[in-house]
Amino acid sequence: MSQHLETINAPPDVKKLSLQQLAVLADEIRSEMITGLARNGGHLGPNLGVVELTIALHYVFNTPKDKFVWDVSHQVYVHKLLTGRRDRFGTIRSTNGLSGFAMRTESEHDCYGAAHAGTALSAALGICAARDQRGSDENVIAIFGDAALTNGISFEAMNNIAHTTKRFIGILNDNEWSIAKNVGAISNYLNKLITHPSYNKLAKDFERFIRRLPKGELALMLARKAEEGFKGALTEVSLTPSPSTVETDGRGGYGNSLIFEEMGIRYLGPIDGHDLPLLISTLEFGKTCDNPIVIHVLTKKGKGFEAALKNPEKYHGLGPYDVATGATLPTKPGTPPNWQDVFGNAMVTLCKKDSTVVGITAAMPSGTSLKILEKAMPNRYYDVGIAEEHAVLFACGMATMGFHPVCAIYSTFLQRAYDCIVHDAALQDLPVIFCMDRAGLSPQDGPTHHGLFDISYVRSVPNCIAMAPKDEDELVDMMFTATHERHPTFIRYPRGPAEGVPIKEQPKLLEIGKAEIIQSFPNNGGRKIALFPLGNMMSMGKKVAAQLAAEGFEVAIINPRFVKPLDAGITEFFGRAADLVVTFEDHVLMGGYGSAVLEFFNEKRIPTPLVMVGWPDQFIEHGTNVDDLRRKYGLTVENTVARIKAELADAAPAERRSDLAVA
Ligand SMILES: Cc1ncc(C[n+]2csc(CCOP(=O)(O)OP(=O)(O)O)c2C)c(N)n1
Repeated sequence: MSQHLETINAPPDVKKLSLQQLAVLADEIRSEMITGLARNGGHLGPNLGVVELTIALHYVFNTPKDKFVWDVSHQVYVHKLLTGRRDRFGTIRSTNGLSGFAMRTESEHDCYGAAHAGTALSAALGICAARDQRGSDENVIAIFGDAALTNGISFEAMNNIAHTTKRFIGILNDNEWSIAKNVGAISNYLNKLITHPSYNKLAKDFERFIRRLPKGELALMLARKAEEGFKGALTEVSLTPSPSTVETDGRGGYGNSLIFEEMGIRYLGPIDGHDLPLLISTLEFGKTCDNPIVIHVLTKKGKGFEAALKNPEKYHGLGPYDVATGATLPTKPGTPPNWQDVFGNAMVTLCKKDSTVVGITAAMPSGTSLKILEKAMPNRYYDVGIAEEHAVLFACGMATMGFHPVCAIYSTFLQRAYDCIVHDAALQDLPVIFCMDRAGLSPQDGPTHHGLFDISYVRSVPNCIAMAPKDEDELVDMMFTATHERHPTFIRYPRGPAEGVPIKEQPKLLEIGKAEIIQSFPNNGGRKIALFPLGNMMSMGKKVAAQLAAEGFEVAIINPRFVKPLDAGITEFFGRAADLVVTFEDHVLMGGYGSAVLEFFNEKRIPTPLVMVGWPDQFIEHGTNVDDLRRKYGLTVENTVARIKAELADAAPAERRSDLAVA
């Protein structure tokens, strides 16, 4: 029974509760999330970590007038529960349900949408600039994780904050984890701040502020803490004082907070992100600041759920689980291996045979399964943080030295690095290999995560070779082939289980730009349909073929393998021989594989009608699973067969068309 949560229909209801009641509310929210997410899964760990922080934010500020800008925004579940979306919480990440991220169209309390990391500081600063321009007085609060600071854009924003506005509040939600353990110098630096706090003048300002508060419930509690010294208001996570730092840093104790302060941003913290009174008073203080401020808050990912605390990486985002134990469902026996695991294992095999191959991830070792390489050959593995541009440039640098770096980056996150693909990898024609994971739908995440644009954005760039495997064995062949190439190569494959075919002992070198004929026309007098299902669309293509063949049509199936370069010979041959050509792609139609075939037909003056199966020119929402979304947008066997038959009814037979063309 959620005694307090049930009374919260909007943020003003949070303010009606006493501190004790808020603490109970925090417990209620945790159990609501732990039970509510068990059926569909979600970003459990990050949200369990920000319960008190989010309550405090809503206690102190007033959305929608005040603006909360969440980085990534996978941690907005508590915010959703407090902003009138509790009754739909069970629908999160499912078809027609709530999004798993902040979305401007979902609520007036979501002032900014996101799901890619590193956007919050810049967007919040833009909101501040607009506020200053129009002379209004909203508070703008950017909430960003420690891993967001591995991202370049966050630093670009920090460089700009003090020059742009006087009123900016940043909350650094530091749990020491990205999805995996956070990496790099920034992570070490933040760790230093946590373990060696120096109590500088800002802390004293804050102490004075607390003492001046009217003697309400909160003020009394905090004053008591202040009596014990400001240090006493911090929890044990931050209490390993090292006085030597203060003495020896040569900066009078400012050394630890240097990075923010040198950028003109006040720094306060670290404070315990689960201490509600302290959070509330610190945020109140932040509200009064007439300089940009960053408040460093320490939280525990997974707080309140033992399994999640023990394994923050797994519980960052997960599928259905058992509420009592946290155990996730075992994979059904007989399920093919995931594309990701095939990729990870192939990396180990390739690296063992070829000393020029290395693997690079931008903070996604488990998502991409590159952690398999990390475990087997740690010296051939690089995690560069949430820094896709840097990952690609880093790979380009290695490629100039004779290496074949493999960037394992989700299709959607690689969008970040487009200029690096064009200006660095392609223009210099470097043999960087891009393994574009999650090419296709990420159904529960939705439009921010679907990998539906990579063919368009790669196909238009000279020197690039782009491929899509029909099964996991071909994925390994493509990776092997790519390590023998002198050009940038791109391999796209989707999320989840592959096709279940055996993988050859020795991968095969594929001929660049050569398609594979799976099945030719049987030449039995029926009308001819040539199907070109790209990559993971092969299984759907085969089902369409079977239905058409059963109805007396002649069907050929071609596995294109390459989107660029196209197999000109095979595409032209089947293009001319068929009454109708059908392309299939798990990608937007605009600029995709079908477009490439259409351009080719135009160039060769092949008049055969073309049916293109793919995603329309719109952002595809989230859904419970791929099938739901494919059904909604007509990417089904039945719909495709119906479209083909309707199109064929209008199409002239191939022989008559070629007569017409010659005439
Ligand atoms: C550009 C980009 N790359 C990768 C990701 C995948 N990703 C989602 S959340 C996350 C880690 C975020 O860590 P942090 O910001 O510290 O928040 P926490 O989950 O620890 O609260 C990553 C790498 C992403 N969302 N965006």
